[in-house]
Amino acid sequence: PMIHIKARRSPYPGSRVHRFTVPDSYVSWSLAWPEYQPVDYTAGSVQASPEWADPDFRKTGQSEHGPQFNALDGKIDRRSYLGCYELDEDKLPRNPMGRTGITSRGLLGKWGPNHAADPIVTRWKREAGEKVIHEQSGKPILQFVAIKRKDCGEWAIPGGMVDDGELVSVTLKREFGEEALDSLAASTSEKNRLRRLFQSIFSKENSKEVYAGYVDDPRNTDNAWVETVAVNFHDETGDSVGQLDLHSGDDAGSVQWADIDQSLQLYATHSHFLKSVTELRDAHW
Ligand code: RP5
Ligand code: MG
Ligand code: MG
Repeated sequence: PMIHIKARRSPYPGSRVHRFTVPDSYVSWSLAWPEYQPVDYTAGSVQASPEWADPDFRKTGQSEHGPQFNALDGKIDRRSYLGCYELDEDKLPRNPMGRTGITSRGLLGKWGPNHAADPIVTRWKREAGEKVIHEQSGKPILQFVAIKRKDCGEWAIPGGMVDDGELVSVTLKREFGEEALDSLAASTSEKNRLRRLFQSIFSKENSKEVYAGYVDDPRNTDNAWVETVAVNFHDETGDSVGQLDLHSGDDAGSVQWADIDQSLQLYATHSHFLKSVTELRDAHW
């Protein structure tokens, strides 16, 4: 795993908060650093205690009944793909990838891992029905459904957070529907059409997990971070995905098919997931 970079950038998303500067060589917790004075920050949206957020354990303290870190805590999965994470002196989770310059949760709802899912829906780029081969690499070019995030304006995979108790397989479809097809605004008949179409697009035969782990997300803090499962759903003929009516919705401002190659500048570590997809499908990168 690489050293986190976006998780140390300032200002913190949606704020004017500047992180305590953490040089590369000081990221690891294994190096003692008495001068480290991270800024404490919890966004107003999280302080307002929406249902997707934990209580502010820094203020309320933690009763005997929870939270259960490094465990399945009722409906909330507080386990990390990176193994057992440590708790700090306040008994709060410590970011396993190291210092970020900010304590508490920032914009993230959960202390510790915040589980997300990223659906990478792909097809071959075609012209007059034929796969387009890249001149340099000699390999066919893949396209994926990309969304432009409203929060930062960056292009990204249409992913989202796993709801408490939700199966990742359900999150993948739900977020793709909400962000790339505006399914929240769809009519009942359109929803039924989508449900049938999703059965072929998101079928077992078409799907392959390409990543499960830490995301270098700009919202990460010393006590809260994003982890994701990225799954590629590939439509070899393009016939099923060709029936999708792309319309951005929810936290996406635009949506489009985008050619995949190494020049893509995407949110967080999303281009890293796409690279794995090109290797899996033997496509141009
Ligand atoms: C990224 O944030 C994940 O990879 C996923 O794409 C996304 C989840 O957060 P929201 O889209 O719900 O803000 O780290
Ligand atoms: Mg969403
Ligand atoms: Mg999202």
